[in-house]
Amino acid sequence: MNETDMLFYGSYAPRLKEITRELLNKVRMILDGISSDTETAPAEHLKARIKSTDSVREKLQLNGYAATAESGLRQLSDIIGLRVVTHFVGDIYTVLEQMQQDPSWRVVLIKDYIANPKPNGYRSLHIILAIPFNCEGIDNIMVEVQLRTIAMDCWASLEHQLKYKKNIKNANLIVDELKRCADEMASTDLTMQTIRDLIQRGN
Ligand code: 0O2
Repeated sequence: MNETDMLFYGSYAPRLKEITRELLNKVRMILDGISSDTETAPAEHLKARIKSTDSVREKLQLNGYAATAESGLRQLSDIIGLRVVTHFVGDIYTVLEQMQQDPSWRVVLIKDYIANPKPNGYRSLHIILAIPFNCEGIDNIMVEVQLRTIAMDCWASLEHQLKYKKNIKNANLIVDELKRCADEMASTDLTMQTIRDLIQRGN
C-alpha cells in the first residue's frame, strides 16, 4: 500500500493488510496440502493486492456510490484480490474444491469463465468469498480469488496491457486476433492436461 492508499483506507488499512496476509497464508496451506497429497505442486505462483485508491474510486463512481473507503468495503467484492496461477486446468478445480471446504470463509459466488469464457476470450475462475472483517462497524468483506493457468494469466496480462493503448487502428481485427490467441492457448491448456493425465496413469 502506498501513501495515498494508506490515507484513503485510513483506520481500515492495518486490518486490510492483516487479512491479506492471513488469506495468503491460508491459501498457501491449501496449496501445500494438495502438493503433499498429489506429490505435484498445483500453483506456479500466487499474489495478493489491495485495490488502489484510483481504481476503487473509479469503480464506485461508475456505479453511483460514494467514493469512500467505507463505501468500497461495503459495496465492492475485490478490495482484496488474490490470484492463484496454476500449472494445469485440473489444478484450478482441485483448489476450488479445497477452498469450498474451508471454514475460514463463506463462498458467496463462483464465476466460471473457463466453462463460459467472456466474448473477448478471457478465461479464469473467480471465487467471491465473504470473510470476517470486524473493524470499525464492518463485520464482513468480500474478497475475490482468481484462479487461472499460466496460459490464461499470460493472455490476461498481455490483453490488459493492450487495453490501455488508445487510438488502435483496425480495432476489430485486434479483438478477433486476441480471441483467436485465447482459444489457441485454451486448446494448448487442454492438451497439456491430457499429457499430464496420461503420464499420471502411466500411459
Ligand atoms: P483489477 O485491476 O484487475 O483489479 P466487477 O468488475 O468485479 O465489479 P464483474 O465485471 O462481474 O464485476 O467482474 P469480473 O469481470 O468477474 O471480474 C473482474 C476482474 O476480472 C477484473 O478486475 C480483472 O482482473 C479480471 N478480468 C475480467 N475480465 C477481464 C478481461 O477481459 N481481461 C482481463 N485482462 N482481465 C479481466 P478489474 O476490476 O478490471 O481490476
